[in-house]
Amino acid sequence: MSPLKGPGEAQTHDSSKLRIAIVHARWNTIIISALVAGARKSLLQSGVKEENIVIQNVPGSYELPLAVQRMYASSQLESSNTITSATSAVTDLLSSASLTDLTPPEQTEKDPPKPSNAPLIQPFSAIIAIGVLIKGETMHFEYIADATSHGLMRVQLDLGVPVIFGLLTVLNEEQGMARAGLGGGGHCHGEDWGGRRWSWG
Ligand code: DLZ
Repeated sequence: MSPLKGPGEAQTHDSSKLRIAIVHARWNTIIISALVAGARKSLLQSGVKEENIVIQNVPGSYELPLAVQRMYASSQLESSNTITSATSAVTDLLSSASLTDLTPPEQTEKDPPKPSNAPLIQPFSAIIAIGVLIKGETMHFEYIADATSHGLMRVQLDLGVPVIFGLLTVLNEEQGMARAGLGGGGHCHGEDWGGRRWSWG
């Protein structure tokens, strides 16, 4: 039976053509490392190819929204540069060639085989933002948690791309460790963010 709490049964999708970014904060490294490893593990299990997972880091959670925005923009640029250079190569060929030039040249050397693990050059299908905020004695926690949450929602809506909310806002280290699967009987929430109990589609 499905548990009462949680996203329910996942549909199955082909994830082999997805390109996914993970961007994580460096604060609270032990917890972060477990969450990132969990997210990566689930992505691989759900069929995302290793070469199509890009992982970057930023100092703290407050930097996550801007990092998501920049990473997505650079993946778009990379992808459009590839399309532009392929298109201009064809245009160059057509503008300089006479019809006879368009006869395919005899193959003298065997084309080198394309590596099967070449990464996809396309904008990210989704970005997983991971951070761990641990409450201290002042209001700092509340301000960063609020700004980061709103920032991540804003970039998600602005970009029109799923931004997975991997921000733990915990009251102490023990709560963080438990939610990273590092004790206290909890499971690693990073696995959920990578699609363990739901599916990319
Ligand atoms: C400054 C700060 C503090 C006190 N705590 C955390 C935290 O628990 N988790 C986290 O990800 N980042 C923390 N930071 C750093 C801020 O997110 C941010 O990097 C700095 O304020 C610089 O902008």
